[in-house]
Amino acid sequence: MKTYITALSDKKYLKGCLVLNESLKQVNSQYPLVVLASKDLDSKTIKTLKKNNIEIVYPKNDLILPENIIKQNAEADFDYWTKTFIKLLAFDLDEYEKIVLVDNDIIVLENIDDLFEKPHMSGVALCKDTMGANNCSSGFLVIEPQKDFSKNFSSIIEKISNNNGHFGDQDVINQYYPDWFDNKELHLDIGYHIMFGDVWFYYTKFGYGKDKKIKSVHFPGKKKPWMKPLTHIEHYTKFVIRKQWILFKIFYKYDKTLLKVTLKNLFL
Ligand SMILES: [Mn+2]
Repeated sequence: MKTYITALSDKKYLKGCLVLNESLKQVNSQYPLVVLASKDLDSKTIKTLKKNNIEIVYPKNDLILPENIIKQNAEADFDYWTKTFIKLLAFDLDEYEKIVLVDNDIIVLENIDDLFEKPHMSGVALCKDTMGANNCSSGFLVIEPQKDFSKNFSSIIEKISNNNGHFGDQDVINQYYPDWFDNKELHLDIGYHIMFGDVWFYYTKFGYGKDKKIKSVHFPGKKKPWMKPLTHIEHYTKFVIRKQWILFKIFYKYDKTLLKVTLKNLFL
């Protein structure tokens, strides 16, 4: 069995899951979206997922986060990163032969089912072109799960907790796979997954959104597009003034999908 997996550990991100799910349907994905839910998620959130026919799985292992990570993330105003460590537990879901792990703050714009043909740890080199970084994005990853795999991450989590700064699951994954960046056959074309803030760069420099497809867009950061939809008029105004129609189009697509799932859930 193969499936898309997204993690949910905070009810504030439920709408993101619903938009992601709807967007996968809109591109006729042959594989469902399954939510990896934290065990403490409230029953109302779980009920909403079920009403939307979204299957739920729970982590098979516990992830023990050192106090230091929780504290340092909170101090740096990155407390929301602490909640995303649950993504590491997707590596344990061995009832699936292959999963595509996607963040719940992503909208899928083109069919990406071909990812299930790609090898374990296929992903996108995040911010490579914009910032010269050499990290694998943990927000969009092809994984072949194995029983208790996440136990491999424990010592790395322990190790990074001794450093200063803020940490996320992505740091753990990149330390576990230090050769990932040099392993070019694991690099997916950036068009599979572009950060919203980088879309304009890839549009103007490389033609993504023109002759090359933008297949999914990720909205990182603390404020997500579903959190304050009424303020979006400011974004649209900015895009119009700057004539950034590609950004207008993607943001509008997000809002339209958000409105659709919001209305649908009023009547469910
Ligand atoms: Mn994200």
